[in-house]
Amino acid sequence: MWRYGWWLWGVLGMVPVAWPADLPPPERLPSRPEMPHPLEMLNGERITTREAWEKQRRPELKALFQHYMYGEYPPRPKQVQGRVLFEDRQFLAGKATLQEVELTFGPESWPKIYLLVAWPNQRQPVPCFIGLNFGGNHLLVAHEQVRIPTVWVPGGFPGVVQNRATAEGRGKHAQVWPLEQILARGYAVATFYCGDIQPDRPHVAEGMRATMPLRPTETGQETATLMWWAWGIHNAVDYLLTLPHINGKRLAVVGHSRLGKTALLAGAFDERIAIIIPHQSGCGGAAPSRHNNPKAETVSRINITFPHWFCGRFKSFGADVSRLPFDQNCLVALCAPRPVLLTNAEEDEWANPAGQFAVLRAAAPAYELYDVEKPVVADQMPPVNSLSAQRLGYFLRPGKHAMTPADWQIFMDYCDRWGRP
Ligand code: GTR
Repeated sequence: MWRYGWWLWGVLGMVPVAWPADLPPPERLPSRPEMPHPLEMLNGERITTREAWEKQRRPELKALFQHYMYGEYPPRPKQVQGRVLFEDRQFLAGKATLQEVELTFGPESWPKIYLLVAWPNQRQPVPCFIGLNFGGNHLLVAHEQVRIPTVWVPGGFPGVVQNRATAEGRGKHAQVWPLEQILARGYAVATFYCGDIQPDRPHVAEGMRATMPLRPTETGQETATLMWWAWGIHNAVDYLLTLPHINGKRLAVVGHSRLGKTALLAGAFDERIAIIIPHQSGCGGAAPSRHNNPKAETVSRINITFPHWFCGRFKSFGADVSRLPFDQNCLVALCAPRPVLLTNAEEDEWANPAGQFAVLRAAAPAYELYDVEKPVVADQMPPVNSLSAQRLGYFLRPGKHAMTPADWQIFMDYCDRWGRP
């Protein structure tokens, strides 16, 4: 799709023809010790209008993130079809409805998404949280009709035996997506296991990776796992938009850690998503690639531990992040003017909470192109336990790396502020 985009630009004469093949290899990009300015084009020109942002810089940034970091955004499916596997209208003593829906979006042999959807029975249409979960829908709710994943799952989660999920795990991670609490506040929830799209391990031809011809990871812009996951969320959005009880204008994407990286990427690449909440997303998410925090994860480290999350070209930046033609402030900027909330925990230095606040500040110029209320973002990192509810919002709590019911209260406070008509 984006190859086509480059061609179009050339035809329309908006920017010089720039085939991806023309983009310099990482070692030929200039070294820039500071985070690149979101409004400065690759050729050094600074754009100043919303129109130039939307027609030139935003598409350029999307192309750069694909080329150098997350790999190619796959073509959109022609159609996403939902088949309801079960429906319980008496969920939570009749207060809500719980469904699981099988989503198909390609040939029979392709993976399917098993989307768990829950919504309050009283008021409709309702705003909805959408996001991935780490180990299967069955971990989130002890409901015997919820399907147990049959694909590979990570070891270490409750009930997992030799990387296969079992019924033992039912409801054992209910605190991670606390459905009752979310539904009680008038929000719907839609979530699926990330491994439905692409199990979280490298070098295995499975999930969506198995549907594409293999390309060499050293040089290629093959779609990396985070991009596949983001694309999967977009497929789920396609489906949610067909549901009368969901308010399609009020979708908030949320995710924790690697799934928070995915939430930010999904929000940046899909304007149908109204609010973006990457929770403790860290390196490759809302944390800067350029940083001097000795306790925070680095690009070099993440590429070694999780080679499949990013495309092959990203590996070249491990030794010198200053050559990246963007930093994560530009990914946040792609969400403009939609509200983005970064949430973190004090002891989670690995995710670089202070660096994330700097990223938020450095994304602000894109937001300021829109007529949005000032300030777009706080001047200083807010103290612990104090929600900075600006359009570029921030929250730091005490404690460790986890997604808890208390975190969800903050997500919903923020969405109450921004997510309702
Ligand atoms: C860590 C990884 C982080 C973060 C985290 C998680 O091991 O270094 O980038 O993604 O995993 O997803 O829990």
